[in-house]
Amino acid sequence: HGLTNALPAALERGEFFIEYQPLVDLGDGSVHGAEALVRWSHPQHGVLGPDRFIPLAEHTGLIVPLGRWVLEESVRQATAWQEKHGDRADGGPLRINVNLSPTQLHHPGLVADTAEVLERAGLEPGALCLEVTESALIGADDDLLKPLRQLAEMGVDIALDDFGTGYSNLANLRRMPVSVLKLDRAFTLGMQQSPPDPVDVKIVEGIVSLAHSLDLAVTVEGVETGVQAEQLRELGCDTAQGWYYARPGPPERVLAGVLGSS
Ligand code: G
Ligand code: G
Ligand code: MN
Ligand code: NA
Repeated sequence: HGLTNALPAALERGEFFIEYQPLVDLGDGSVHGAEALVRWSHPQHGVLGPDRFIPLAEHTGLIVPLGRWVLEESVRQATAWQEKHGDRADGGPLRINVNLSPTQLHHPGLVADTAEVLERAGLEPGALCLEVTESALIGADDDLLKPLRQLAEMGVDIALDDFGTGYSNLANLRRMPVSVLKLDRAFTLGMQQSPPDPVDVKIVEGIVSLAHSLDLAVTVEGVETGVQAEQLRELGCDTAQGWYYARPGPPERVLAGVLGSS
């Protein structure tokens, strides 16, 4: 595969870049942080989204150095935001959310690399949230959970991404070192209509109640309208992300959101 073969040189030539999508506090509309989303500026094919190359990078193992670059770059960015704007409206640090794929989870250097990246940038661990998909943790044994526990002990937050699509055993949530559930976009779709889809409302209510009883925060993805945002806020969701607030974009736009909301 041509794209696969081109990946290592692309990383060396600096063809990857990161877009940031703001995460918004549903309570007061202030910016909570941002998710880092990697793109490849390919010299022939133009800008490629992660769906085009992350699976290839996973397959070849290049995801480890690529993921480390994404982590370094986004932690550097978060440090810059912190220096420029200080804390969030509610007092905590602006968050940077970084996606981890299964190969990265299994890589023995994950915990030490993450600690080193944070240390070198001078970013407090509580400003970093690592997103792991629910499906990557299905049937997770202690070997897989141990590095996540170590990261959580360091103070790094772990989010379960695409939550609700992976058929996970809800009882298992208790033994997972997770502090955030990211509700999949599928659930926010039913909130687009007014009144909202009653079944989706029940599901979201149930998930929020379970999450809060376990001391987990709930983030909703794919919020595209104000009606959805209002309904999800009423259902008790904590933070939201989606085109209604901002599309993924350059880091300055997250700063503009911070300024605009203060
Ligand atoms: O960028 P887009 O909005 O198209 O994201 C598509 C998917 O790609 C997301 O669900 C996300 O999980 C994944 N993704 C984006 N950036 C990264 C990254 O840096 N590392 C990994 N492993 N996955 C990513
Ligand atoms: O990590 P994850 O796969 O959840 O990444 C989020 C994905 O959802 C990215 O591909 C991002 O571009 C996309 N996205 C973000 N906000 C919205 C939205 O409001 N609507 C839709 N349809 N997609 C979104
Ligand atoms: Mn994600
Ligand atoms: Na997701």
